[in-house]
Amino acid sequence: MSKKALIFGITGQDGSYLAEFLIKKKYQVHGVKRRTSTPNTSRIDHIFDSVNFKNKYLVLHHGDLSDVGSLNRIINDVNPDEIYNLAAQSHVKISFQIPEYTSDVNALGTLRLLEIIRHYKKKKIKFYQASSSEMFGKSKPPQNEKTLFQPRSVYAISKVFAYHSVIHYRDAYGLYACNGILFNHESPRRGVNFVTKKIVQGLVRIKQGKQKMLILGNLYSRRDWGHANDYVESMWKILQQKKANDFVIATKTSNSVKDFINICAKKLNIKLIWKNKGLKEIAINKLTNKTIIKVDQKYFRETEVDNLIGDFSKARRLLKWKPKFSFDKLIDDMINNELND
Ligand code: NAP
Ligand code: F7E
Repeated sequence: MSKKALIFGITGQDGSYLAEFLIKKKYQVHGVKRRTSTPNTSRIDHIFDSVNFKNKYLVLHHGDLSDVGSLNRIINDVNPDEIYNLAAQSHVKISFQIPEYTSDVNALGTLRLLEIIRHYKKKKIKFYQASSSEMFGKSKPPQNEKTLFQPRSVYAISKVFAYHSVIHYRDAYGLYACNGILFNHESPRRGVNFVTKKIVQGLVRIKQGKQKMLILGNLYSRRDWGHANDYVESMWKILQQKKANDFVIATKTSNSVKDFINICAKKLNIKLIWKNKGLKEIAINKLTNKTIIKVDQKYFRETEVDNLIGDFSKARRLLKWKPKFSFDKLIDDMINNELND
């Protein structure tokens, strides 16, 4: 009998890669999608298409982390061996605008799942929680599993709540529940309002004459950027350990948003000349003499996380995990995909 995995957030970036990964491992994969007014399955449609909608390895269910009845029904119907909770309002800046909703889904949504698993009688379900490097917030890099959480947004606060709930349910009720504390990971499937995808898409379109300007926020924050395809493997590895445990997953390198822009521009043969400082900072395309990058206050956050570098030595030692994609290869993958779109 193949194992059954249930993925909350299967329509997202990570959910789609994880579904592919688990299907290759011969899991029967079940995924939860939200009701939306237009289809939200573009990242997983190819999994169905490949077998004419008759994929016996992938089943979708309608549900929502804010609706406990749907969670109860789906878990009881599926009777999974492993649950991966990747569902979230995952945009940090948007959490400043919808803090209550963000907390309901990310914090209480996780608690709802843990409560169901705690009372579940049919089997001991393993639980993976998508925790985040945003939880470290103001703490200086490199950050590891022992670093203090100093969250800088309601998104991060909601993830800290979920993180501690996982540990509490493990300690209090013996659940096999784990946190993967993942640093930023990107891919061609990254949502268009995250900075890497916005930059790659914007610069490719500018190069193709389809867009005039790219408008961004803080160019000087630094992130540890890896590839989502590498990171979903770590999620599975985390749930295969003898004892439930928590792991930092990262690359241990950090680059600024401006570094990311400069590397992309170079790869696309766009020569940039940077001018001015602060909100007046711009980049001019040397070839056309036109301003193609500007900054705007509206993309800045009220409080920022300045610098993240993940020390993933625990994952390297116990999970035998390390990233395969370098920063450079990640950008190549994103640019090539955008050019072929
Ligand atoms: P994503 O692309 O934004 O995907 C989020 C998923 O959650 C989507 O499938 C979304 O559905 C679903 N979702 C949102 N609200 C929901 C609700 N109320 N009920 C059920 N499902 C809901 O995010 P991602 O980049 O794949 O990240 C996956 C998880 O890892 C998230 O929890 C994120 O916070 C966390 N994380 C991400 C990173 C990163 O760098 N990518 C790093 C650390 C942690 P729709 O498709 O319908 O919107
Ligand atoms: O911002 C700066 C912005 O939105 C990265 C999520 O997956 O990773 C992600 O959160 C940096 C920030 O990702 C723009 O201020 C500048 O410093 O791509 P982002 P994030 O906030 O780091 C963590 C680990 C998660 O858990 C989250 O779910 O880029 N930045 N200009 C901009 N950011 C955006 N989005 N848009 C801009 O125009």
